[in-house]
Amino acid sequence: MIELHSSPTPNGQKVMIMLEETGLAWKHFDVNIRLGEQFTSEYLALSPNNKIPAIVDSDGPGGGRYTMMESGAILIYLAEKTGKFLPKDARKRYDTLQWLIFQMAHVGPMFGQANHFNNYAKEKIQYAIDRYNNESVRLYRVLDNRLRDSAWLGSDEYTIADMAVYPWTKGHKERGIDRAGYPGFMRWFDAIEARPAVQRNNTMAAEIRARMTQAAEGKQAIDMFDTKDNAERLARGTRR
Ligand SMILES: N[C@@H](CCC(=O)N[C@@H](CS)C(=O)NCC(=O)O)C(=O)O
Repeated sequence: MIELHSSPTPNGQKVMIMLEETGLAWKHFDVNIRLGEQFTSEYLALSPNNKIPAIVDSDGPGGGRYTMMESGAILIYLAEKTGKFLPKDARKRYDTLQWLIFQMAHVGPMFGQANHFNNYAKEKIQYAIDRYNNESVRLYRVLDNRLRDSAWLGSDEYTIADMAVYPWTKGHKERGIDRAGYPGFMRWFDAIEARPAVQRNNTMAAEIRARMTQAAEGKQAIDMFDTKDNAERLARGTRR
């Protein structure tokens, strides 16, 4: 049984998709990052970087509980545990890992910063807005170029690389990414959305979001973007 301690952000959803695709037994444990639940000492014991997602596998390597943070590492772990969605063929395997790491190193951080400077930064800084918007559009071009030549990101098989990128690209319309300019990307996006496991993820993500909003009613939200406050919360949660 896999415990997923998380929130249905793109990083949380990629693991939910993998759990649904593999058919592993799993359960979602809500970690409301708007309320600062990622800074409790219990959660920090699972995820020392105070980020979601984290998993606990009751049947980890060698038997017994095994805890993990970092969504890309979690996807590789679940792929190796089940023998699914990470090809055995060496070339396909390394191609898949390249595109998985491309998501972790570029798509996630750059789209995340674009979202921050467009929507959350207290001060509107045009330089930062342009920098991350332009970089996000450039990354869609990289994806489209790859997907004009390859059925899926890693290879001719659907893999953990596709699961990692998909949830980040749901906002493609707002970025002006359309069928005419990005046909490879759009073909791929539609193929992923046709998968029953992905549809289950999308339904569950909406349900979990609604449940978390309800649970947060009347409670004080933290300022998630106050990095000084975040550092102090981390220090309090891990004080020895
Ligand atoms: N590289 C990490 C990134 C995780 C991450 O940034 N999680 C965000 C939500 S998507 C989070 O937990 N934020 C809470 C915080 O910063 O305190 C991963 O892929 O697991």
